[in-house]
Amino acid sequence: MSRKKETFHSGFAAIVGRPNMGKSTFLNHVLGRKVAAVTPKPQTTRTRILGVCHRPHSQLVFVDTPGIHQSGGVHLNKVMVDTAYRACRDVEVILYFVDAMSGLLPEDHPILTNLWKRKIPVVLVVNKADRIQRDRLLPLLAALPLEQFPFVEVIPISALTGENVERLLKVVENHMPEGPPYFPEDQDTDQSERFLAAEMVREKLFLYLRQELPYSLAVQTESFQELPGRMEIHVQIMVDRDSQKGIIIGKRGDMLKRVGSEARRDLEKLFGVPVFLQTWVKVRKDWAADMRLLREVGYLEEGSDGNDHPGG
Ligand SMILES: Nc1nc2c(ncn2[C@@H]2O[C@H](COP(=O)(O)OP(=O)(O)OP(=O)(O)O)[C@@H](O)[C@H]2O)c(=O)[nH]1
Ligand SMILES: [Mg+2]
Repeated sequence: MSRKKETFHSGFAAIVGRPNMGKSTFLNHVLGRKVAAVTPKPQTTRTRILGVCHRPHSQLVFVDTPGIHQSGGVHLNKVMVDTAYRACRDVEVILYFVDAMSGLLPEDHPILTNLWKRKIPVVLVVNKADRIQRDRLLPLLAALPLEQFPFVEVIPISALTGENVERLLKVVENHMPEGPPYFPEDQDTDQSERFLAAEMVREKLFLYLRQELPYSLAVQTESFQELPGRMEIHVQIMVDRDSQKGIIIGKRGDMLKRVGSEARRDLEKLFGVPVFLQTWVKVRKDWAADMRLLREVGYLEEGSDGNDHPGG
């Protein structure tokens, strides 16, 4: 599709897929800065994150979402999956992310069946293409069930190296209707600085804590002050049980110190000023089942009770 140079196009593209496919890595790459937490652990993203890509003749608004997974058990999981499906409403195109190592798996089928009900074009993004040799990609692409799921495009990329990302951006751009930009030039996300502060702390906790612990905690910014030449941020880490509190603090406070200083470094890069970051841990039993708290922390969206029918 070719367009006259003078027209401007804008719209929304949802970034969807199972956990750990590199969705947030892609968002960060497109923005050129880290607004979404990224870790090798699944279910890192808990909320919908907007990222705005300003281009000369278009504005592409990407919507990063939590990975869609079997949400049995913890209520928060259900809320996350619900958030992902809700984000696919009112978008021009859906980017469905898979990992080039595994391709499309049986677990993807029910998700895609759901997405197909919406009659929105779906692009299959085969991410992490840097991890496999090009000739190993071909059988994967040849085996795609295109009759069942006729993707409008299939594009291998690497969100890590940026390989082929420009091609994907062009495809997204071609799905955007003519219209004015949604966001001003100087805005690239809808995430508040308070939320980003909590997310950077949560990212480090996800990186360094083992087993189930990352999934048992929530992080909330208690206070956020912009002072002359610096920022002072107080962040609270919530856990379910007393025993977890000790692990997060670590021997002689080592774990919390490491988490705090690495999160601070990220925040200084993000905000461009020195940051004073204080973290503490509080036990709040069953926080993940407390709807009011989920809303307060920002994991439950306005207008959602976390119980939307998948695909609704
Ligand atoms: N080699 C390689 N690794 C990647 C690429 N993209 C992402 N990763 C890694 O894959 C892991 C998961 O990345 P995320 O961006 O957090 O994945 P996600 O899909 O957002 O995961 P959830 O938020 O849990 O749904 C991280 O360790 C990334 O560094 C890529 O293109 N190549
Ligand atoms: Mg993510």
